[in-house]
Amino acid sequence: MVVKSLRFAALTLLAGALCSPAANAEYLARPEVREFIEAMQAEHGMDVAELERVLGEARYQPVVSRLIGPERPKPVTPPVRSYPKYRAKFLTKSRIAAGTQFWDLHEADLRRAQAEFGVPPEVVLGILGVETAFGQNTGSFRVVDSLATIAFDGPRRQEYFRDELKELLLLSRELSIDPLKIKGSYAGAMGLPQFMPSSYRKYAVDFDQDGSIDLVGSSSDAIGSIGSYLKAFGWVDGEAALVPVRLPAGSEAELVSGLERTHEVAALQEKGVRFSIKKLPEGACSVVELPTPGKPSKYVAGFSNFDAITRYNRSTFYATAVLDLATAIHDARTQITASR
Ligand SMILES: [Ca+2]
Repeated sequence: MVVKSLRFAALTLLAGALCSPAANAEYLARPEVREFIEAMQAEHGMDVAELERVLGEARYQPVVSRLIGPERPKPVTPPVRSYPKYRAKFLTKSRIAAGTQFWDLHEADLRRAQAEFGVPPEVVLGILGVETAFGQNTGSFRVVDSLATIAFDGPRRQEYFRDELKELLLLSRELSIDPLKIKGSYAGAMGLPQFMPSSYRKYAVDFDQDGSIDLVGSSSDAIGSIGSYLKAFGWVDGEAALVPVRLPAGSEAELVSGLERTHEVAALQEKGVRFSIKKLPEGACSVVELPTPGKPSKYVAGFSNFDAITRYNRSTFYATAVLDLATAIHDARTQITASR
């Protein structure tokens, strides 16, 4: 024990003298990593030798640090945002076709997820399509490297990523898999539905009932887990997620609320907001702006189900694109099945 700690003390000093933190690949020599390992042992009974094996192999990835990016100061003039440009990245012919094929292949699981969680097939497909193009881009970073890089050397959100690293190690133990073998996005999101380790542990389900939760290899587990996640964040069966609205001229600045569901429907109607459908979901809604440069913006009201999708990714563009892709896949499939 004494020998070991002396050795680490020496390594720490050496590392401190020779390397900037960002260039320091020797995570085991870092005091904060030692602390992390000790906490994992004390709080979760994890094996120190195993933690040393994994974190000893973890490598700093400069590209991860670059992609997560530094905290940016708010620009003086807001950047020009374009929803059509964002949407076009996902609503391609090939992605819609891949969605209808995925639906054909996994119809039974999609129907079962709808029965169990109330989430319709096209919404699950909208998420799978935007996240990974139905499993085509699940990420090629070793998740341990991504999480360790941001957790110990990241330009921001170190605490969040330290928690996610902890969750990854616990998840690996629960699933009996080697954490060094898990691949994902630069930010550590995994599998077809791109779950972070904490969401994987909390919301993922063994939907094919083969005894393990596999979001990488099992489409069935991925489908069920998306349903489970959305239900946990308030998805209500049969309700519209978003409803197009028309705002009275000049009220935009007052009414647009982005992710925040701060409006009552009746109050909006009193102010002259017109909803495009009559049967509206219950509860408060947000008012979301979908801008197009050089043209008038479009507006939608986001209800509970819209909010559930934004828990997947805190972006109104993201949730709207998921729902647009869902509608496009649904319509394409209706056409295909009608012509069969
Ligand atoms: Ca499974």
